[in-house]
Amino acid sequence: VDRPAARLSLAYVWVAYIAFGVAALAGMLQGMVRGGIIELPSWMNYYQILTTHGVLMALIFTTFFIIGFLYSGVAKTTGGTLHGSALGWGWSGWILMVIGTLMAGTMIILNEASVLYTFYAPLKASPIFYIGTALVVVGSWLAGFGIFSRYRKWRRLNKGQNSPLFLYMSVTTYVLWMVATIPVAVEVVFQLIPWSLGWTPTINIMLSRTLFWFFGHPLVYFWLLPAYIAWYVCVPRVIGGHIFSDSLSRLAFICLLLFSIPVGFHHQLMEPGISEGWKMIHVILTLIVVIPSLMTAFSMFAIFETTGRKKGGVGLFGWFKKLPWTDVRFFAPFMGMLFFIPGGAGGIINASNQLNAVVHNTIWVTGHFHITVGAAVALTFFGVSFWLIPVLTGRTLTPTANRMGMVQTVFWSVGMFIMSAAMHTMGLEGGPRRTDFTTYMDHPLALGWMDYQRVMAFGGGLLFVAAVLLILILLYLTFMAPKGHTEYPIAETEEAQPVPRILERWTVWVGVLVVLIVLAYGYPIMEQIQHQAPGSPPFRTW
Ligand code: HAS
Repeated sequence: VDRPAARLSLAYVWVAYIAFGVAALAGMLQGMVRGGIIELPSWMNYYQILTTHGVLMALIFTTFFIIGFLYSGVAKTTGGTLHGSALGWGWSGWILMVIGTLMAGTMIILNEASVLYTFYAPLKASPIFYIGTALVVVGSWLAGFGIFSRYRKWRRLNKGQNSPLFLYMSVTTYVLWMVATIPVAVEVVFQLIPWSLGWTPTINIMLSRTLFWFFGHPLVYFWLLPAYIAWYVCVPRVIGGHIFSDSLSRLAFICLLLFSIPVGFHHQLMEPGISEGWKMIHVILTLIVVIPSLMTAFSMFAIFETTGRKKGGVGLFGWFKKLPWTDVRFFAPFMGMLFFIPGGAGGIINASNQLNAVVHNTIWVTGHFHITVGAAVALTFFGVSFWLIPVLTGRTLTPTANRMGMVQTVFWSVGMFIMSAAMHTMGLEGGPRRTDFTTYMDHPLALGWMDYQRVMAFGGGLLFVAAVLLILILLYLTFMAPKGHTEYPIAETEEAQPVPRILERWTVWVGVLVVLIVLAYGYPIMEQIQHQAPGSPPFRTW
């Protein structure tokens, strides 16, 4: 990757890690508060640090890291460089996103936006918070135009060829992001901003929540897909293997694109304003979107087994021992994959209507998303950072940094395991999510949750240690590690494989996606506008 592209990627990655550091501190504090171990000073409250943690970790860390990672890989697989307009889009996006982050972050710190990362109405934030988040979204669109323009240019110059797998997957990820962010932009611009400015007195709550989850579920796949890119394209190279199947990998991404958006009602199964039939349709589509993840699990096992056998592994499990267990570039994402097995199973439980009645709004859900985004995705991003930062800074991952990375991975995994196991169990016993420390007037049920909360705080403490260690390692890799060449791991298929041309016909896939979205959302949204409470602007009905 040449210097201009590397500088741009590094700028995104480092903003991500600054946000990550602040979010990790807030996370540790909130665990301690909820466990009744510490009390916050009077000028700070639980919901303020919960919002800091959620917004910075789930929205800012992820989005900045993803864009930095995708830009680097797109540059690498298209000749090591980005042309002028891609760089221009990339930097404009970065500037807008940083401004937006500062605006939203300042409002959260001032306790003017303690509305949590889902910013559900009727919780109301300062308009500056909403404008800030809107700028982050618009900035991310500009960055996306950079990726699309690089892709278009590559196709123009390489007519009739399949695009490199990394580039293809980056484009799919960004198509998903562009489509998914439209509803939340509508919610923020037409509902939340006018309402928080006092231009409209009330707000259509059902509609705002529907628009949020129309975005909120594909958001989780926007986090997951870059981790899958690392699993499909980078991890095989790290372990000395090959991509299992180019077309299967592309098909998995197309399925994730099609089925990840029209499923948002599975977050609203317990809400009264949506009829059962529509919820049922979203549940069916949710169970379909599980399939490409099962395809991914299958591909990973195939890659590990074939590589291990080529390295001399014999017998049923001999190949397993041949994997590079002491290489953090493999070990960290592998731990992420392990977490994703119970994470995926938990997702299927959440998606089942009756079971959702048991777990919805309990801390089980918090456990679910800590082992999916907080472990499967985060550990993969850490594993990527251990080689990506040296690639971008022209330095090397030394054996000591590698060992420290292994220790960091163990701390993060153990901390996450302890914390999320306690969350899942406490959730099944009815413990609610998103609550400050309380014993509910010493109710015996709530007193029974206390031990779990202390265990959660302990796990959170380990996670904080891991976060500090990570930042120290990444600082070392950015500024101090010895200069030298580090490989950008991009795997190939073992032999040339035909890839059906249809997989690259975007008009077909975007067309199917639009049809699915209209089928799943068209009528329910119309109903929510028609039957809204009287006087709910901006779609007033008389
Ligand atoms: Fe989820 C709530 C359903 C996946 C994140 N989810 C959330 C929330 C977040 C989140 C943040 O249906 C909370 C939102 C909020 O604040 O309210 N989720 C699912 C389903 C899946 C799923 C069906 N979620 C994710 C991913 C996330 C994420 C991925 C982040 C990255 N989720 C739900 C539902 C709710 C929900 C309901 C609402 C709950 C409520 O009531 O509020 C599926 O996509 C999961 C499919 C995954 C699999 C696993 C495949 C396994 C793989 C690893 C293979 C391992 C290997 C290792 C190869 C089927 C690919 C080798 C091992 C050896 C031993 C060798």
